[in-house]
Amino acid sequence: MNMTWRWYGQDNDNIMLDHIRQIPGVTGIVWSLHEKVAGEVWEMERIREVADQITGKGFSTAVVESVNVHDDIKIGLPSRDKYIDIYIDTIRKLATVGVKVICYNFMPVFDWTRTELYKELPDGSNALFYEKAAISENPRQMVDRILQGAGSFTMPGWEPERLAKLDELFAAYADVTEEKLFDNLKYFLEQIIPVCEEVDIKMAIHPDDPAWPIFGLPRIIRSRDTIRRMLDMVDSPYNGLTFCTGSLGTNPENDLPAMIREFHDRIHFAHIRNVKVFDNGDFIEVSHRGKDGSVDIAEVVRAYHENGFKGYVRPDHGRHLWGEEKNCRPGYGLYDRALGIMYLLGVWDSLDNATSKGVE
Ligand code: CS2
Ligand code: MN
Repeated sequence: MNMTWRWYGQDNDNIMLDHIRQIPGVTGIVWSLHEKVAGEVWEMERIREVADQITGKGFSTAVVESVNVHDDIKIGLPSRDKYIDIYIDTIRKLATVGVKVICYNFMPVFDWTRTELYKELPDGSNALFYEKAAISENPRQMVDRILQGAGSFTMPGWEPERLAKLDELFAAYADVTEEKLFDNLKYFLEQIIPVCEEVDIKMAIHPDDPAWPIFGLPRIIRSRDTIRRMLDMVDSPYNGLTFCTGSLGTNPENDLPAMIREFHDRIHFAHIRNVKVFDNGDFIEVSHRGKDGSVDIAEVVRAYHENGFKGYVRPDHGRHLWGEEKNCRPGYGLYDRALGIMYLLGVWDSLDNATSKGVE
């Protein structure tokens, strides 16, 4: 497994590459051109500039998260072909700077969704929280609430410019059923996967988070069966997954270790994080340590280890610790993600030691 760290860029993150170098075991940076909105052209010069910053500090550039998919592709509008051409152009450019995996998602309107960004945990740290009852059918209410609590940062896809056009966006998705969304994903993949095969870049779709439809919008990457359907739709190793235990783990019916055992050869990127799911369906993000949440992280790592997983891994969100929430992006502080890495590597190394001694 290749341990990586998601970095928002030199002028966009309080965490510098020099900080990341001090976390044991991190070999790669998960990056993107975060200033780009979905559908925009990525200029080669700018790609090279960021890639050089990363390789200059000795890290690999192999994973990009995300190249976001334009809504017209998800909705299936005639203009989608233009945006697919731009997407293909980006894939080709990224191949020239050593990119091997592109993470993306196919969630309508919103990326991941929480109802509180800094909810206090019993130990005084705070974390992202989702209160089921607070998600009404009226997204506007939710948006106002999130924007009030957000300070200078918010969740991806919840940028004020985008939210200003919320009513139009919802109207555009009005006829997009679950079936249509699957069809539109298939159409997109059929165009891009041959290019990925040619330039050796693996696509890795991120599951929907939380793993159920919200605000009446369909969400299709949420369970064993929907993932199977997606993978079979375009049956190429280049059509793969970002397996996010935090997203899929919001639904306790998802048996994560079993899914890893089934899908491991199509998982190109592992997001590992823990959530504590309450009886009423609310959940909060907690430390990576299995005992703190509902996801058995040690068992998750074991399922990867058993299959000799050689893909990329990153700790996903972390709690905000020691006051860092004052200037960190929700879920993307330094400390808890670094602690998470040490937990993941600890479990991995102990499995390595046990197996090299012949203990299974
Ligand atoms: C990320 C997602 O922070 C996160 O949970 O895993 O925002 C992810 O980057 C996108 O869904 C991928 O397109
Ligand atoms: Mn994730």
